[in-house]
Amino acid sequence: MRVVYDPRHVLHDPGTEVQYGVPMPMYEVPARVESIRAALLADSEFAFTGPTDHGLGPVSAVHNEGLVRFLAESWSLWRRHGGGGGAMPPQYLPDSVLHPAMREGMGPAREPSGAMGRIGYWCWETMTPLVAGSYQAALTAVDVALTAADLLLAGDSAVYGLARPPGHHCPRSAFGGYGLFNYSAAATAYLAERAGRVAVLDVDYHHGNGTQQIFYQRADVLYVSLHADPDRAYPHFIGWADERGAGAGEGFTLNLPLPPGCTNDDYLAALDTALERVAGHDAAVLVVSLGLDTYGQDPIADFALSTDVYHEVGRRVAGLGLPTLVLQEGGYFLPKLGENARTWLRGLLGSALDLRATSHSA
Ligand code: SP5
Ligand code: ZN
Repeated sequence: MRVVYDPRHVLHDPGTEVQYGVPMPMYEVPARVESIRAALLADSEFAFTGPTDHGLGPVSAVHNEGLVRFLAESWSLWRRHGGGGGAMPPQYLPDSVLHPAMREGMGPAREPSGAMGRIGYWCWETMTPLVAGSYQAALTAVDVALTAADLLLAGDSAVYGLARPPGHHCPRSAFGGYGLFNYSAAATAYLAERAGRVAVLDVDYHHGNGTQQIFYQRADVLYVSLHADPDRAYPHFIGWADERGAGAGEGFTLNLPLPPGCTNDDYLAALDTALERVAGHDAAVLVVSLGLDTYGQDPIADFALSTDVYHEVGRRVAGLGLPTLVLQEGGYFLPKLGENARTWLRGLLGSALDLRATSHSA
């Protein structure tokens, strides 16, 4: 399996995030991707390759031009503001994000020109600081995802894009959830334009609110997510079971919220429901948003999955028989992150080989 990777992900490394008012070491760190890389480099099943430059077109296809412009300018804006060395913190959120009641009956908020107002306008939460290299790292992550998509279009049956900062919490017109650009959505839109119908299977512990929003009204892109119930977990306001898509996209979003302590068996049962819906979509390709924060020891999650179940999850996903683009999203328990990713991808590969053997003998 080819793995697309680029070392420039390290350019985004804010170091500190603020959770519930308390500054703490960032969970989303460069060592995450490096630990996965190390595990895959030690396994001859995986062959690394670098990304090619795809420009801003595929980013603008899924994101607001104003958001892209803000992120491109953010660091110089912060320096002019006098922010200097430290990370630029999203702190003041506009009413539309923080509380719609603030402008009830008054129309939407406008983008101000000051640094603190602008970052608040474009970020939907407060745990995603920006540093000097964040924009470059985010663009590189998009190129990793699109290059992996190119390999799929050229005939690979499964490709893995190893990138960060993760993007599935970013809707069309905002960033957040540790990420800047939604590279899973960018790759999905790119594949939908070139290959036809796409199914997105999001297995990150957190609901992929950004991806859901971007494709909510489309019938050609199915979004299916297994995640912690937003009733208790981040992103708190999206990911409910009764969100099913809108307009032409009605019926093309499927959310399967899961309880705390979710076991391997609970998870596999929900996965089968998800896969049944994906199988009914008649997709040309599958995009998997692979979060490994479902692991039992993850520091910011509450599921109880063990390493061996990831092999079975990968195997069942491969059972769909679809060309599959796997893109890395969350996962924060560093001692097992590499092994969990390798196990998942090995499951996907093992079953793909079985499938080929079956179709030859049939
Ligand atoms: C891609 C991804 O996994 N993004 C996750 C962003 C979550 N950020 C906020 C997490 C808050 C979790 N607080 C739980 C504390 C448990 N000690
Ligand atoms: Zn997550």
